[in-house]
Amino acid sequence: MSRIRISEITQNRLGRRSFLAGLAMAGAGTVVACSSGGSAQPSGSSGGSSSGTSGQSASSTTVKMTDDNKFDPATVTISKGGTVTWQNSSSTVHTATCDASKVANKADVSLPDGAQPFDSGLIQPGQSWSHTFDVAGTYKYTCIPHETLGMHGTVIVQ
Ligand SMILES: [Cu+2]
Repeated sequence: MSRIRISEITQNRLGRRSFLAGLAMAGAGTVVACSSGGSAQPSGSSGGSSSGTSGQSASSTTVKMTDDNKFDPATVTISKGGTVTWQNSSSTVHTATCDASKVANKADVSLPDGAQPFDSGLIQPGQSWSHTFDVAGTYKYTCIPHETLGMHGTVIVQ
């Protein structure tokens, strides 16, 4: 652990040696302070609530892929950083695809600026696939095998 501290000090040459030395001494003196202060988390990650008592948008949710070629529910809302799991509860393959380069009609998909396209690939019957959404906004996605049959869905990330 002390080696990590030293490498951090040498990497960030901020001339704060007295401050860091004080931290090192405090860490050496108290085990509790060492464990809580040892993982140098970057500031600004205050959004991660520890206990799940959020309001409307859940941190994770499940969308079923049905035998009548629908996403159920077709629209889900989650909080930023949340995960959607697509569960193929039907007897045929489906995909959850939000990638304009892979669909027949580019208008069937859209995603917020800065978000990465995603594609589950073929999800076999009984299997599932998850995607985590780190960029807020609205994602329109589709199922490649049933795109022209109107199998479309929306994820809203708040
Ligand atoms: Cu489908």
